[in-house]
Parts: sequence; C-alpha cells; structure tokens
Amino acid sequence: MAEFEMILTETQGCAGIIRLNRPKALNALCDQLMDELAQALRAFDSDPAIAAIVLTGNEKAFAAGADIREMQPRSWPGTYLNDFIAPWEAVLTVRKPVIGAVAGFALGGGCEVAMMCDILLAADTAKFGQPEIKLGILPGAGGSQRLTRAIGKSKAMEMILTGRMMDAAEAERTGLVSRVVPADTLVEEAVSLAQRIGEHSRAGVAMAKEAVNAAFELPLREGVRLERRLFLSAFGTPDQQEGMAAFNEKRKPNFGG
Ligand code: CO8
Repeated sequence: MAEFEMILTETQGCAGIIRLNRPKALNALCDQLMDELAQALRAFDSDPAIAAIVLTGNEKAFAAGADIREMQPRSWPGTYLNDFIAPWEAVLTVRKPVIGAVAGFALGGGCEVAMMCDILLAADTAKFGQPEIKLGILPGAGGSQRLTRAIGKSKAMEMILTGRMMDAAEAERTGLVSRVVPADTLVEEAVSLAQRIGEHSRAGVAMAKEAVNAAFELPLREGVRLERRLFLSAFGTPDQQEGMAAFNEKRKPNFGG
C-alpha cells in the first residue's frame, strides 16, 4: 500500500480498513483526500487477501462534507469542465463489499460517501445531514437521490431543504443505517462484519452485491433478470458445489474463492 497523508490504512485478517484522517478539518473531503481514498480502495479491491473493506473516520467525524475552503473559489464553467466530483465515484466502482462505519458527523459529501457504501453501521454518536442548502448549493454527489431512496421523499426533502441533522436512532429507524452500536465498538463491529462476509464465497458475495445494487439502478423486471443470470451462473462456480456438498455432509464449507 502506498504512503498516504490524509488517510490511514491497515488490515485485520481479511478486512481492509481505511480511516479518513484529517482530524483538524473534521475529515473535510478535499481533492487530495479523495485521490488517496480512491487509490486505497483500488488497492484493497485488487488484493486477494482482502474480502471486504471498512471505511471509517474518527470519533468526531466520518467527514463533515466536501472541503468548503477548497470549494469557495470554484466557479462555473470551470466546475463543469473539470468535474471535481468525478473521482468521488471510486467508492462505487469497488467490487468487494464496502462497510461504512460512521461516528460523529457525516454531513454533505460525507453523508454522500457514507451512502455510497454497501452497508452502513452507525455509532450512537453519529449525525447525518445534507446541509448544503445553508451554503447556497445543493447535494452534488448523489445525496438527493440516495437519501431519498433510503429514507423516503418527505424526510429527505425536509432534511435537504432545511439542512437539519438526523441522529443515529433516527437513522436506524428510517433505514439509513443497518445498525447502531456503541461508539467504542464501532470499528470492531465493522471488522467483524467484514470477517463474517469473508467466510463466504468471494464470487457469491460479489454477485450478491451486484444484484442488490442493481435494485437501485434498474426497473424491477430488469433487476430480477440480472439476478436470475447471476444466480444461474453461480452454478458454474466450485463454491456452489462446495457449499451444497458441505451442507449435505453436515460440515463447514471450505470456499476457495
Ligand atoms: N470544509 C472545510 N473545513 C471544515 C468543514 C468543511 N466541510 N467542516 C469543518 N471544517 C473545519 C472548520 O473550518 C474548523 O477549522 P478551523 O479549526 O481551522 O477553524 C474545523 O473543521 C472544526 O470545525 P468547527 O470549529 O466548525 O467544529 P464544530 O464542532 O463547532 O462544528 C460542524 C462542527 C457543525 C460539523 C461544522 O464544522 C460545520 O457546519 N461544518 C460544515 C458542514 C457542511 O456544511 N458540510 C457540507 C459541505 S458542502 C458539501 O459537502 C457538498 C458536497 C457536494 C459534492 C462533493 C463535491 C466534491
């Protein structure tokens, strides 16, 4: 793994952990940080020892948004010609599961990056919000779409038009996150989730991730068709043979990948 200034990386078993690490700016997402994040995601995605990636911040912030200092001087058409949001999509190109683990603020672009993750765990200290309206702009990295799909139109509209934050309990109640855990166990829980995923067939996990994500991109009929194709092709993997043989022989499967 390359040397980074604004993120920290480590591995624990088959979990690759990326910590956003710009604490003085509450992990505000500047160009350099996003470039480093993209590099680290690609490195873990292509590392055969890694089954899933945990993306987290620190106890105060996952990320308090795009870097407002860096954004202030930007103007159109420069913003259009040099689409500075494009590198953010790196999170979406990862084929292994990405588990977002949010403590403290996940605001603006920080909330958007969190919502790009496949599974979101929240510490009881987490606060989510899309406060861009207070800056005279609107969400620009998918917030208006992903928040609306996650929590419904009325609540998403209220949050995006007022900029109010949502606490961890509300985020769990509305389905934005899968679970709330005590802040001091957040990363441990996310790593244990990654390790549980890592016990399963790599191909099966990648196909299942692709199928679930298709639910956000495709009409139902196309999504079901994609699922069917992936399901049928799973029968071409040694892991299908191993998984079913192990069940019938009443033993633990030994998936080879
Ligand atoms: N950008 C740059 N610096 C930030 C940011 C940010 N988003 N958020 C916090 N900081 C800095 C502060 O300037 C401060 O720095 P300094 O100590 O040098 O003055 C330091 O972090 C600590 O912040 P505060 O003193 O404000 O800490 P508080 O605990 O008092 O308040 C808050 C915490 C409420 C989170 C407050 O910092 C805040 O409101 N931050 C801004 C939140 C925000 O508006 N986020 C949305 C940004 S816009 C956006 O994300 C658009 C995304 C569009 C797509 C992406 C395109 C690339």
